[in-house]
Amino acid sequence: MTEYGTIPTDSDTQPVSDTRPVKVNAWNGWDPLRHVVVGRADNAVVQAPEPAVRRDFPDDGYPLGTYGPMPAEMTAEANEQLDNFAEMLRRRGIRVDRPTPVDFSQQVATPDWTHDSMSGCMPPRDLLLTVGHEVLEATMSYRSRWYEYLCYRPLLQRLFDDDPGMRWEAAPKPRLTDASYHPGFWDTYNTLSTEEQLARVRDYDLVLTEAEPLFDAADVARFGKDLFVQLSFVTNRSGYEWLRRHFPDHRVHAVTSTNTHPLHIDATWVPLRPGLVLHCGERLADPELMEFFRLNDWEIIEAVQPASWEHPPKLSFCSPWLAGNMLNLDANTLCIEEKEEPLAEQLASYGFEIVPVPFRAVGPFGGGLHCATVDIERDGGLEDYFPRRHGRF
Ligand code: ABU
Repeated sequence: MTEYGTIPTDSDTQPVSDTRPVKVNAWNGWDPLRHVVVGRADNAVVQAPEPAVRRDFPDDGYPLGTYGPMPAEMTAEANEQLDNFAEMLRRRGIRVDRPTPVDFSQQVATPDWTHDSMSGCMPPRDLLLTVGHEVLEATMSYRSRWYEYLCYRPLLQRLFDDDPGMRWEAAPKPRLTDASYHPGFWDTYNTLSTEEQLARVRDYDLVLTEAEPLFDAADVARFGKDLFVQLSFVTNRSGYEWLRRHFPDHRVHAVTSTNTHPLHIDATWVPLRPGLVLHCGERLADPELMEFFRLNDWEIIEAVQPASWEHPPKLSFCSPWLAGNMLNLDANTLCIEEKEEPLAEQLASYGFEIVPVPFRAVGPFGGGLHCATVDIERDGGLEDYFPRRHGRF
């Protein structure tokens, strides 16, 4: 375990033999991967209750309203899988960096509020968005995650020092006062039928108000010149609008899907390589988006049902569609959770080399192989994969 607030050691941050200069460069999710961040499960907690999110694990020791550390044995197992994954990537010649955990059980405050815990630093994808030479710190929308950027500051400082071309940006830190949340949202939403919930998703009438821009980086899917931003429990229209204005050289699109619990686009609408995108089962994209892809000669694959469908892990707030939360090592090679054999077979039939990775223990810490990583460098440059327009796209 890394000591709180210390700079990671060399063995945490670099393959011993890697002397290549550091270069921030990633325009999509499939070009050959050279440098990546892998999260850590250290000190993670079930966060204290807050308006943005509801955690209720009555069978696993944390019923509604309670909070505290994730069980030590779960943390150790998740860290073992994360460390093994990082080592496997290093053996393939990929430079791996790790965040610097802090004490996530501490109380945090701004002049507007006090909150009884932080969260963790396992899903770096939620917080950091690499677009080209820029790494952008997202606003986040949970009070428990307001200070999570601190875990990445040692790493971001080093990237900034080592790569003279790196752009280091941070979206406006949000106030996250009560005005940012619809009061009583969860009590109402959880009593609605699936159809009613889907109507709320379609109309973007979820927990966040439009009081200020809010987004998680994991709600952005990068397809070269086109960025797709999912409106979700953690990303509002204003967050999308901020991203649209922030990336004037891109076409930035707001999207929704038939997902009653939208939380990050990378278990819904998953780019695999130019011309091929995966959508996760019942989480259909809006018809106009599907048509836009087809018109540009992209094939849309419907993912098979995840192997984990019947067995949600203890203390997990993620859905079984984490199966589709994969990491491309390049346009032909996909890291997939090792138990997701049906999906691996499906994608192998499209010509992918599959790298099975044991990762089930990481899910309760906030995600799968894509959530657990942030690409810092991939070969390649900015390309336009969608020369034809359609409707609002
Ligand atoms: N952070 C990814 C969670 C995605 C999902 O459960 O659908």
